[in-house]
Amino acid sequence: MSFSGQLFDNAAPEGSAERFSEGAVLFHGRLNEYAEAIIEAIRDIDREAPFRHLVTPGGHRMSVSMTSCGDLGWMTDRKGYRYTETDPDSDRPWPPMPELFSELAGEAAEEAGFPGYRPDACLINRYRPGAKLSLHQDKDEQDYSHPVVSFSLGLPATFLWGGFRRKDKPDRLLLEHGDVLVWGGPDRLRYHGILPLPEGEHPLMGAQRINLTFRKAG
Ligand code: MD3
Ligand code: FE
Repeated sequence: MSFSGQLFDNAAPEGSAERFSEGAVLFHGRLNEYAEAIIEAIRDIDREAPFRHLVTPGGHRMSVSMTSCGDLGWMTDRKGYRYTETDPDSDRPWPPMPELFSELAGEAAEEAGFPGYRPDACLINRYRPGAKLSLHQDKDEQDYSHPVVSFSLGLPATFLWGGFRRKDKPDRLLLEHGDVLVWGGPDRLRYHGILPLPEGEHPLMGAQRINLTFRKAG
């Protein structure tokens, strides 16, 4: 995967985007004008495929609650991590990915140097205060040449940006409401996680953070 730093420098309006690694670009506040529409769409998805706390193969109930939309949804149970075409709680297909989501994700990916990005899965993570995501790699997708794109909404959270081994000490980065992070190329398999969410009250979202991660999984 090649990455054009020049493309990034030219495309990014002053101060709005930050490339903090060869394959990682953060677009500050990129979702701000779409936040209400995105939140409304998440409400509809939650009605069809409610957020739930999954249990990991090791038997731990995750503190983050999750749902998915798109052709594939991510899940885990005692048997392992995988993508499925149906919601195991209802045996129905996952709700379709709203066009607004795929358009915004595709635009950000393109600006970051990944043209033609067509995600088929969107995992939606909900953090209440205290919820966290331990250091992990995203390795359940077929082809790591596709980036992951993430949208942050609601309360700010500290993102842990690690190395390629679990024991590499991670850097920290604040992810705030409206932020879009594109992550691919040589950085795609970095360890990463989220520190426990602090208490707080967000004007649009209340006491929670929601993160959407788009992937080309299949
Ligand atoms: C770096 N989500 O769902 S988003 C996940 O905020 C996940 O809920 C976090 O990690 C969250 O798997 C972080 C930013 C992110 C997403 C995927 C990545 C960073 C990534 C994949 C590879 C490297
Ligand atoms: Fe992840």
